[in-house]
Amino acid sequence: MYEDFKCGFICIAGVPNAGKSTLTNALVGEKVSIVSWRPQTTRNKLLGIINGEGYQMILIDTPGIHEARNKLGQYMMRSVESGLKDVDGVLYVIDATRGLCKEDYTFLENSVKKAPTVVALNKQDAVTRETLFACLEKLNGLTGLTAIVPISAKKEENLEPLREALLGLLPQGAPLYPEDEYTDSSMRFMATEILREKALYLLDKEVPYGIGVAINKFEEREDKPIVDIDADIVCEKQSHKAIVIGKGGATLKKIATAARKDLEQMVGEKVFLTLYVRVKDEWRDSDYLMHELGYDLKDLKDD
Ligand SMILES: Nc1nc2c(ncn2[C@@H]2O[C@H](COP(=O)(O)OP(=O)(O)OP(=O)(O)O)[C@@H](O)[C@H]2O)c(=O)[nH]1
Ligand SMILES: [Mg+2]
Repeated sequence: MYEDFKCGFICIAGVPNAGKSTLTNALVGEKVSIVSWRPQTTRNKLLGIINGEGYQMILIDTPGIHEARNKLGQYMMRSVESGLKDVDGVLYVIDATRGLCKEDYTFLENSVKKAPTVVALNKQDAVTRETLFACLEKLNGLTGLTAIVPISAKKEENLEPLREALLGLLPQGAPLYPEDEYTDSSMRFMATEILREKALYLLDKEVPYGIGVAINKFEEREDKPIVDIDADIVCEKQSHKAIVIGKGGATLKKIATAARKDLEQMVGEKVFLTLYVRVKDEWRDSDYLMHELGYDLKDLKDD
């Protein structure tokens, strides 16, 4: 029945802020992954599923490749490794506004030895033609790449040739996920990510990097189409707690209002959101506290 059907995994990798999550969302056509202008927005590997005519392409969005400075960073880099394992192809994203960096060369040199590798030269909308061509020239000088496609993930430019190039990497096979699914993330997980995204936008300086979110309650009322969500916004220092709350609670209220809108869209019902702010000292270096916030190295061990 699925003789002519194609199905496979493509891992999306790149340095922080390259536009991997924006591209994942654009290709899937749904918001699978949160996006922000801050580096290290994505912390887990996430699936985005494209159900096309005669194929199912499973994209794995991953955290930006960087040198880990704490246990959370180690978890993130382990997520990248795990995402790259046994895939049918790699989609490596480069930020044209930044140009090719050392990490890009190192990654690509190794990647082509392991899996077919396609490069998306992203943010073409934000550079001059000269800059774009200079990047393309450098990429053309590299050996072993399957395709190089200049794109704008944000403006959804040139995504069709990219999709075609990736489609060429998929093996024949039956779909692995139901055709109406676009991610395997749970609503609970998506809720933590939505809250974290709003915190990334509304908080300043180093505060957002130490934010974690734990959902304590996620329940639909029996008598009304209302979902009650109670969540902890966790920060690393007492001084950060005051910043998260803001003057007279103003910042926390802004986070809640922005998040509630997205949460209601996600669940398709009214949401009652209750937020608490808690301090967990240095949680990004504690296995126990990281586990509480959903970042557990053990979850990645057998991948
Ligand atoms: N101008 C422009 N900006 C883009 C484009 N794609 C992404 N961006 C912006 O780049 C920033 C980073 O985007 P993300 O998608 O979060 O990048 P990422 O690679 O997933 O980042 P990490 O998860 O931190 O590794 C955001 O501000 C995006 O709006 C693009 O095609 N053009
Ligand atoms: Mg990301």
